[in-house]
Amino acid sequence: LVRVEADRTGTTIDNLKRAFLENLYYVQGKPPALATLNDYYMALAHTVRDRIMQRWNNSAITYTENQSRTVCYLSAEFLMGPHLGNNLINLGLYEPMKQAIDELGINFDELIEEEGEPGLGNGGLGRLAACYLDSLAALEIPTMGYGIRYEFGIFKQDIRDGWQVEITDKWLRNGNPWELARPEWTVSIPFGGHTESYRNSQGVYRARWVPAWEVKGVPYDTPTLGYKVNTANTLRLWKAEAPESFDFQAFNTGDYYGAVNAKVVSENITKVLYPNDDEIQGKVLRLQQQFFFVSCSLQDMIRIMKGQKIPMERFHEKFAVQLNDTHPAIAVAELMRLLVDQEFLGWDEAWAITQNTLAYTNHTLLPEALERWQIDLFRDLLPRHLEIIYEINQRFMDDVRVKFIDDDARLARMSLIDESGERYVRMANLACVGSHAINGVAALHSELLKQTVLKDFYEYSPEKFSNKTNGVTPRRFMVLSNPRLTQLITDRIGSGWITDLEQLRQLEQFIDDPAFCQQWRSIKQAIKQDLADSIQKDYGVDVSIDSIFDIQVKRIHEYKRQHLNLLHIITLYNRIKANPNIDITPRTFLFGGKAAPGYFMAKLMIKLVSAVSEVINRDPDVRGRIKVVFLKNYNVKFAQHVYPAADLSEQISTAGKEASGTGNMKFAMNGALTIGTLDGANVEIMEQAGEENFFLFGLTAEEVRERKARGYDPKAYYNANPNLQLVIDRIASGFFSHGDKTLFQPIVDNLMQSDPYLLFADYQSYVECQDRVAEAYRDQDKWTRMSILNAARMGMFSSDRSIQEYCDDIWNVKPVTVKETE
Ligand code: DL6
Repeated sequence: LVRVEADRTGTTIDNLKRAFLENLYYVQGKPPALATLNDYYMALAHTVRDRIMQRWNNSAITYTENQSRTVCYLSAEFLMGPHLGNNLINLGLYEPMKQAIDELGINFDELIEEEGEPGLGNGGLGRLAACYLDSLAALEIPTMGYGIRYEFGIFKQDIRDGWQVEITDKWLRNGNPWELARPEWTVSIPFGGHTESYRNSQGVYRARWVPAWEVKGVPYDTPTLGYKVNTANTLRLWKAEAPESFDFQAFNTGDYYGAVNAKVVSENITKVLYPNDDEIQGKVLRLQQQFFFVSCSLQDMIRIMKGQKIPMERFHEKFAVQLNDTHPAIAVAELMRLLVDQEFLGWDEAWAITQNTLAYTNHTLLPEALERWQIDLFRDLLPRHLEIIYEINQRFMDDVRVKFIDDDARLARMSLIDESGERYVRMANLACVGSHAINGVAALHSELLKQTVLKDFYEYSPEKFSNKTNGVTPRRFMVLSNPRLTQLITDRIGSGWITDLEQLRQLEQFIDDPAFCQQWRSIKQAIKQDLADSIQKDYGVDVSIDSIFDIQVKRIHEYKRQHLNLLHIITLYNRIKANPNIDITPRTFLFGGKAAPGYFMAKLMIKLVSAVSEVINRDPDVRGRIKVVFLKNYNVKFAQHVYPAADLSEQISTAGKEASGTGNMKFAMNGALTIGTLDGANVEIMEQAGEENFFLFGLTAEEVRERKARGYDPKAYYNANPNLQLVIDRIASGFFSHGDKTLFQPIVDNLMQSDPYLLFADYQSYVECQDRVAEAYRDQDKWTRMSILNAARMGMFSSDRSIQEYCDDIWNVKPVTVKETE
């Protein structure tokens, strides 16, 4: 093992101070007198990175020596959030480092805030991947995260005149101290061209792919630390570059612009993250991205196998590969191609290896999110993969025919190729057929998968199906985001809960302890004050910390129903207008979230929030009792300030639409109460918290289905409910749009005519439930007890629990302890 000098590893306050100043001088190249805030941040980041290196190298050595079975988490998105604070927490160096920096007269908190974030994901799916890497390292599981190093992540959101405006996210502008390029492990990725057959030296026919072009995939590695263990795993993100051969060819023919163009086209592949959540667009660049990172990653695994001299037949023993939704599902065909065409394994053996290696997680029931690729587009890009998919399909269809005799409709549904009209490759079917395990992300979602989108696959191979309810990491979303609550909890029950979240149950013994309840409440108030201050600073809106902080932060989507929240707000407003002296519980309604740039209704919903807030916040009749603010550019960094400040968490999707949700867990862990439908993981959150500590409303998934089957008529609800009428009429009248009746017409028409997400059906139940919330908040002692009980009972929503289940039931992988440097 390598011994490294103390300035890079030492952890005394003096070591840390000296190391920081050295990094400022020698890495950033600045004396303190000339240093900017960013220079200080970079010096601090390097000081922390230095202290990660031994763990990272020792982990690599341990895994290589032991030839450890490794989890490979393939995801088109990793929404990691800022690294600095989180790494300090995991290293156990947060407090000493803070002290060292503060002693140097530099504001440590400002440096933490200075870090931008790598926004390499859209929302839930990408953030889940990041939480899972955290837990995999905490549980000492050898892991590689594999994904794409997008040059531009999710756009930055500005709000101008109430509308969302998208701004390019140049997250690499100031350099990224957390990654190391590993050009020595560059791979080559083929595209296009044609296939041909040839006879090998034994005279056996084989297929080969003759691609038309290729790009290089260059890996960039970021360490992912476990909490106070020596494990440092790797997140390996691939960047596309042009191969030099392109330039040479073009230069030789004197085509300078051609050469540059080839470079631009290649590098485009990893240029930008598609900003859609739960919707596909079928663009060829997206398929290029998917194949690119999957092939890079599988080739990397083969390189590792060869480096460790493990025979290829044992691929599935060395690697457990998880497909995070269907975005990496092309792995089924690519692993077959690599094993059959390049490693020369027989088809049946390769197929057994592929199925034993791969497992698939589904994250959505929305039909518009099920990925499929037009056959022609697919063939043009991946001709060999289409052949392989046809071959897999033929064998699969033969098996289905044996099991379900004379059921052509079933065959058509299960085929990897959709032939009902224009022909498509169905990625979810491919993922199901090529995997040994298939899971949903919450109990209800996993059940609905079996009854709806994956019903045929469930009936065909029920043994493959299981549920793995999502979880979130308590290190980032409690310890780092909520240090005050962390301190209070730790003072009472010790720190074991940080790695064993069920221990939070011990807090239940304090719900009748007035001192504890008082501390709990004053911490919440202090955090609310911090958020209120930042709202005042950034938006010029005064919000009272004695009002209910009622928060809905998540992607903007019709199914998530931010507009149902608005219908309630306007209902309260109407009550005030009808009776200005009415006694209502003050509330601050906070919204945050991005809309997909091409999603008109979602963008109009943002505009409606802004429009309503403009009227309500200024109306003297309201007398500040309700305030509405749209918080722009919601991201992980900001989320960490928001969850701890919430009294009420809005989880109000139409039942049956939200696969799980994970924000719901982060709120509840931090002591927010939830108002929610029986959707996604809300069901389990309520079970854990107890019905009496949860504000439940709305139709169940089953009732939603029935209501739609019967022929849902939103107008009937409108006609029957004068309060609902008043709300809708106010929007339609132009009251919130300076008299313009057309602006919000699309929302009004959509609700009145079809209301696909059943807002009207749930409206009355929601408003009544909100009235119960308002009533409950008036009894602060009771509310505080409910808040404590919510936090105390969220143990099962630690991602450590989720990951342990994946390890036991799907990956069959055990922890490997990484040695410390002697
Ligand atoms: O599983 C993580 C997360 C769930 O919590 C959300 O309920 C779900 O909407 C989200 N799905 C996506 C869509 N991706 N696709 N396909 O982000 O996954």
